Amino acid sequence: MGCYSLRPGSHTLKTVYAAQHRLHSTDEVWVAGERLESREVPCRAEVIRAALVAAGLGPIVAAQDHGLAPITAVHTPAYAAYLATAYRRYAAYLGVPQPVLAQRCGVDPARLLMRPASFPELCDYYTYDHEDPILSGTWEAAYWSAQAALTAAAAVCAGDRAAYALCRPPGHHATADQYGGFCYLNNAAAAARWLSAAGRVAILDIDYHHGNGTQAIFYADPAVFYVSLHVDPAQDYPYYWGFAAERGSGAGAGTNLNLPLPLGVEDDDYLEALDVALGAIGGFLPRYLVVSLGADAVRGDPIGKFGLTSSGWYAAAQQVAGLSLSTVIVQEGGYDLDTLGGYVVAFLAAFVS
Ligand code: Q9C
Ligand code: ZN
Repeated sequence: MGCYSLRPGSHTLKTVYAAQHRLHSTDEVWVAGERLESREVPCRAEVIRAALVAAGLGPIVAAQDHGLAPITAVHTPAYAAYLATAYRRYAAYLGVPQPVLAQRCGVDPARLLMRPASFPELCDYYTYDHEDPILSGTWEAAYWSAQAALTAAAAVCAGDRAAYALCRPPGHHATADQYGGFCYLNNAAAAARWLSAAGRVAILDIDYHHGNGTQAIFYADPAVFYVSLHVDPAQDYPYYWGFAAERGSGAGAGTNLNLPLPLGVEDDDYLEALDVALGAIGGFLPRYLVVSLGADAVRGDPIGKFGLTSSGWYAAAQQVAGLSLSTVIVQEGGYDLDTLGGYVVAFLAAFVS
């Protein structure tokens, strides 16, 4: 946990970082002689880290290993085992190593009685998406990204007012048994379930995209309230989840709240929706807050298409910090390498004062 022990009200904020993220080396992926382009690149985490160092918001500490159990508390053990071994198994099948990529999407393990016995069919079973590669280091990077979130959760559990997990790869699109949307393990979900052993947890997801994986994991869980502001899924990714009518099920009925917003939404409407979200969270009386932080919600992002200005973003940070809850902030998306670091620092600064 590093050598710092922060107390509530102390004027710094801990960042948890894991250098293993670089092993998910999406900046150099070649499949059959073609370069596979991704915006979810190692440089993302490095520009955030550099901005945090420059801003001096607080110490940057290494992720600590909390083991596999908090990961399989939100993912099936078979899914985790697949992610850990798919690259090697696929190489053995092909006779030569190559990134694992889905050939088709739309396969849902929950709707099938049987799992395919072998490759290449297995390539499609544990993903609903088509453009996320499993590389030689993807498992190690994803594992340590989840450990970063758990380490930040442990800091908040131990009394820090807030802590930031610089997670990469991101997590909120990963379901219990499928990856997608650049996400393999659901870092925020692992942190939230781990914290929920100590009290009720609210998750506020302000990535531009709906966190369909997080929603699915907690859909029937009454101990964790998932609230999301995101682009209307009728207009953009992930298309099939994130509608307002999705309110939770079973014992978790009422503990899911989606606030979809139109493409191009501007500050006033965004902040009004955020106010609704925060009001609902307050009503849930959580002991902890987990924020899924996506800077792709700010105007100018190359993937996100909102009109939120930088001052709208700072105002949003103030509103969230104003809840005064013990808060774990988990990095999700944000793809403009020139502004990403500054927006993350600006958001976190609201929690340091
Ligand atoms: N080829 C997160 O922000 N589709 N994921 C992008 C560009 C997937 C975004 C289309 C977007 C996933 C964590
Ligand atoms: Zn996103």
